Amino acid sequence: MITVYSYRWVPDFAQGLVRDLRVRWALEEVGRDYDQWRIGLGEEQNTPAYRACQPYGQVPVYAEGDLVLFESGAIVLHIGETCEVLLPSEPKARARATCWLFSALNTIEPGIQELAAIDLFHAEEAWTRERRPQVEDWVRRRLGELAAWLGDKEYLEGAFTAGDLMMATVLRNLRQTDIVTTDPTLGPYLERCEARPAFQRALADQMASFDAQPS
Ligand SMILES: N[C@@H](CCC(=O)N[C@@H](CS)C(=O)NCC(=O)O)C(=O)O
Repeated sequence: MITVYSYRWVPDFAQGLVRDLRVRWALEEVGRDYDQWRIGLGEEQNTPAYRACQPYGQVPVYAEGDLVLFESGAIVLHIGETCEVLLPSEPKARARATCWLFSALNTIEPGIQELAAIDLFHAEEAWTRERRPQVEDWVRRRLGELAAWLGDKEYLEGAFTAGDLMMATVLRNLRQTDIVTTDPTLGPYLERCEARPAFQRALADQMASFDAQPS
């Protein structure tokens, strides 16, 4: 049986965004059952046993028998190996899907994370008055390029792949803004990804997993 490690509680702004969502979604797409193991923020992240699974004390962790994986991108690729929907078996199509997964994580996510960190953790601080417009410009430029690629395609390579799964979870990290929702290409694209039944089940399961209070 597969076990996915997640948090018992996170603040409201993070609920629905924690990266175990990517793993839950991938498992739903491939139709694999899993158990969840919830850890507390703080001490439990720092135990030697947990650090042996995740060197940085973060979630998600994926465990299946004696295979333990960390890094959501690596986990989604591993899950995708068994399923045509996430990673097509045709070698070039598979390589393109992998390419988009890295593009989401390495090219798009850093700027979006910086903007989210400014908005959620540093909103009233003086330095953000200078820095935020620069970061927002960067994000808008990259998203414009992404939208130009997408054009009128349903998904990044035509059919849904692990690349779309990862890109959608990254775009969701702008939900404190209207940058994605007002974009005529990316807004409907994200809606399409989120309308997938596998995503809906994964999101519902993550949301149901949180305790009402920190513990
Ligand atoms: N690159 C890692 C990032 C994991 C990550 O940032 N996890 C967050 C939750 S979404 C976390 O555990 N943060 C708490 C911490 O860093 O202590 C991945 O994609 O799995």
